[in-house]
Amino acid sequence: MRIVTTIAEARAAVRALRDGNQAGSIGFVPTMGALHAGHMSLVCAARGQCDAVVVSIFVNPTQFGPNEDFAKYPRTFEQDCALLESEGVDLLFAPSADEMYPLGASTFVDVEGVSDRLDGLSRPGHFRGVSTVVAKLFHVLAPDKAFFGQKDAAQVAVLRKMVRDLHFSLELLVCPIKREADGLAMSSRNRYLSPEERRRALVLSKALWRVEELVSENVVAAPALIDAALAVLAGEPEVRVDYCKIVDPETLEEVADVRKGALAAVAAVVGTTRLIDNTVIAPLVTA
Ligand code: PAJ
Repeated sequence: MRIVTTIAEARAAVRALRDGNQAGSIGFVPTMGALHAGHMSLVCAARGQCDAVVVSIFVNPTQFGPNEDFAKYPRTFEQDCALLESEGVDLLFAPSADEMYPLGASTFVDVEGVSDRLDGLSRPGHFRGVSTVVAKLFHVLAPDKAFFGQKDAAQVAVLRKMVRDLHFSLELLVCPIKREADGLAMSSRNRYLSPEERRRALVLSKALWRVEELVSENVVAAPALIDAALAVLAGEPEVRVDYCKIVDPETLEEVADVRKGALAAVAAVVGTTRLIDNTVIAPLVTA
């Protein structure tokens, strides 16, 4: 695996990969590192669908709020490299903040509307940072396919719209949420949890399972589903719910019922760690 840190090297390395693969397809997986099996499932999908795989590791400062965990975000570069190497990744782009944001840079990508919903509402400016850095990475690496996790469903909605609005010439693919055996959605932030917090955090997936269960019993009204999820979340009073919503997966606007399909999404703070999880509700088949 080749590791590059500058934009010039990255562009040249991607060009070389394209030439080496007779203009084959390039798959791209953007990450902030601290890699786990969720990230690796995206790498595997890219490996399966593309001729060459490029991964980026960049803890993007512009997507963190002033009181968030940018400084303490886990950085495990050596381990990450070993994992990526073992999965046959061709190129790792690991730039510095100065490389991605040259002095005086003042151009941002703002996907209006959708960026202010779900996590965007609780974390003002977060999606502006995400869409800006992902646009830069797409621009530099020019992939044919880019792989994202359903785990960050609101991020997917924002980036899908950005790709459409800015005419990026790539396909955005979404991979399912990877979970621990007991249901906890994998996240780089899970390593912040104490054993007790780790146990409490299970209430997020349990609340979503309750929603799935009710939908399978033909409960379709969003308020009833949300109340049921909140009742499960209330079983862990130490877990502070940020949002628990049922929304349109594309616009992230709240829906009244789930008959046409919906996204049930939850965010909660466990100790000092903010966790998110979601489940996709398929459209109901009517006879
Ligand atoms: P990061 O949190 O490192 O996640 C990188 C990718 O891995 C995202 O697409 C995320 O949805 C996916 N992912 C994380 N946990 C997952 C899980 N349990 N199952 C499946 N996929 C999972 O998301 C970001 O970084 C950043 O916002 C980024 C897009 C890199 C821009 O800075």
